Amino acid sequence: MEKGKILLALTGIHPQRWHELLSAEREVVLEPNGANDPSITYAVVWKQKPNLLKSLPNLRAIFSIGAGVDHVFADPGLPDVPIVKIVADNLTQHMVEYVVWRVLDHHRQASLYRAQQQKKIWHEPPQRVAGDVSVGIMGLGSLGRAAASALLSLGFAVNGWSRSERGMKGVSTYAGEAGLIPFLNATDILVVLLPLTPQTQGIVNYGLLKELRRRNGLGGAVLINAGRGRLQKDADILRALDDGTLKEASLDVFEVEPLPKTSPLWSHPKVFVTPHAAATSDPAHLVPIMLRQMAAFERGEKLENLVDRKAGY
Ligand code: NDP
Ligand code: OXD
Repeated sequence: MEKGKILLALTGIHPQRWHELLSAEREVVLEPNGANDPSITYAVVWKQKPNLLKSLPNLRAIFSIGAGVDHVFADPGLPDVPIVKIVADNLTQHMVEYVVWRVLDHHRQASLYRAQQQKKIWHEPPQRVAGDVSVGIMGLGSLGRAAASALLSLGFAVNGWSRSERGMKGVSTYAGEAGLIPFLNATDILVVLLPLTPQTQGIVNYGLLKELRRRNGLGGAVLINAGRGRLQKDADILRALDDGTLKEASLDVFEVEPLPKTSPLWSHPKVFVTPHAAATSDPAHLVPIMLRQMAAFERGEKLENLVDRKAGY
């Protein structure tokens, strides 16, 4: 197969560095150019414009610059070609750091110490060890499993929930609808690392949060969401925080992004906000992986990390 040309179609992300790095090996057309271009073989995308890709008559594969691909599926005219998602050590490492950071911050009662420091209070509250706390990871995929390993090595009890049965040494695993309530009932700190699909949209709601375990010495259940904002109901999280169903939350993602300035989540004393920054897509690390995949595909090899179109992730 000939060396294919790339359409780079990114919305809300500056394309310059991606363009530079991809251009080192291949011809790259930058959106808004490229519509209907028969010489384009690959599309590298983040939130591509609707119906743009279907105008490319010789498109062979779509590469998402993120691990999540809900932004690709949002296109009503998505052509029927393979979609490749990002699986990369660099991105995984960022996510593991975020999860460990947030779990430890809640576990070691950082908000209490910050409040004490402001008032110059010298007081040591009781502190559980990690083994007394169970962290439940919703989504035991490449990011969830890596986060689970790191938490295990810190001594936390770890639960995992996935769509299909996924064994993992040292982790209590649960699967599907039948496994959801038992998983939540055994979880003190819930970490959400699910993809956004029609099945998972809105799953982190008040009813789900009510099922979390609350007899844990943390003083209540904790939510950490670094998956996608539309997995959660922002209003339900606020209700759960205000009535004590949740003790605290760390949120990296929101129903609407950027989080509107009017959202009460910004100033809620029990919420820690980051701007969808848990695991950034660094072109220096991700472009070489994409270019390697394109070259292998042209040698007749299979594309890796393909999205299951039916499952939506
Ligand atoms: P994977 O595709 O590797 O794993 C997804 C996991 O979710 C799998 O374990 C899968 O189950 C499970 N899952 C999917 N649907 C369901 C369902 N209906 N019920 C139960 N479990 C389900 O994804 P990654 O680990 O690579 O990434 C996860 C998500 O993290 C991305 O989709 C993205 O939205 C988000 N993300 C956020 C970032 C940020 O900066 N905030 C950065 C990167 C990613 P099974 O194992 O059975 O297939
Ligand atoms: C991703 C993201 O999906 O950064 O990779 O959200």
